Amino acid sequence: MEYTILRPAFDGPIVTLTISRPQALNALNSVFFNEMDDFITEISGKPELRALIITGEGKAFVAGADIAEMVNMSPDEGRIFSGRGQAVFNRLGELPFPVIAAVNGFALGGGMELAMACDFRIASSNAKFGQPEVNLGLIPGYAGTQRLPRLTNLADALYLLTTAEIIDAATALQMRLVQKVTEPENLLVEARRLAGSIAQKGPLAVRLVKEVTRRGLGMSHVAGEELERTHFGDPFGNEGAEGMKAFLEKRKPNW
Ligand code: CO8
Repeated sequence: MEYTILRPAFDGPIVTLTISRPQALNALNSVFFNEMDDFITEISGKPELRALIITGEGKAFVAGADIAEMVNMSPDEGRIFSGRGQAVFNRLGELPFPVIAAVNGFALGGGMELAMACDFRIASSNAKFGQPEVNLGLIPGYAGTQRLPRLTNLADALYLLTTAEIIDAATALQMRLVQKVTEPENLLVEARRLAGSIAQKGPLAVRLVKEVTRRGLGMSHVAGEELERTHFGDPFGNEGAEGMKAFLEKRKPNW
């Protein structure tokens, strides 16, 4: 498929997606959301894929939603733009393999929300994070108010959301907003190493563990245990049998 803003690079089981609109610091506009929606549909039909890495071109990961596109919106148009972005970002959580944000620079507003919609985040030591919407008289619209307190805690979330403070990668790591910080030149190397490691695991198990963990977060503990128990049985007799047999036979599994 042809894209104007997205640059996908397929490498066996791993696809790296670079958001490439560096003249606007990769700000998210309607074209981006249309292309991202199409891209997610495209990769959903590729059973060989085991991980997606998302990064940005230039000095930004993504510097937010496109302010120039939003400036004249009516309240209802704002709601529609928000809903469209929420729906597309939610599809990342539904992909049957992990999505890793490789945050190479500014991840502000909608950019931080995109990073948070991924399954986990690694950041370059020069990355910057923030939810500066209140500077513009706005609130986040791509689920930042919902994901940030779930990933960090209520106080850290409200600190960032109300002060609009831009934090560095070390602080983001301290808040557990990112899982790992690397030197800038190692960011994609490390993202690919992690993706490659995931690609070695049982594909059904990785898909199930993502689905059960994500869905369980919205459930009661008891309902979540039931969901886990149900899917625990799924790999028996196939992928799980091969994985356990391989362990006992001291060889690599043949998935
Ligand atoms: N939207 C549109 N254009 C942008 C954006 C953006 N978010 N960010 C940067 N740009 C453009 C600049 O306008 C500039 O364009 P030009 O060269 O034509 O003047 C170009 O990118 C380069 O930017 P700067 O010259 O400003 O670069 P600096 O290195 O000086 O500064 C900053 C970098 C600090 C990142 C600065 O660009 C900045 O503050 N950007 C805006 C950050 C921001 O406020 N982001 C939040 C946006 S609101 C949002 O994301 C809400 C999400 C939910 C929406 C829900 C739908 C309704």
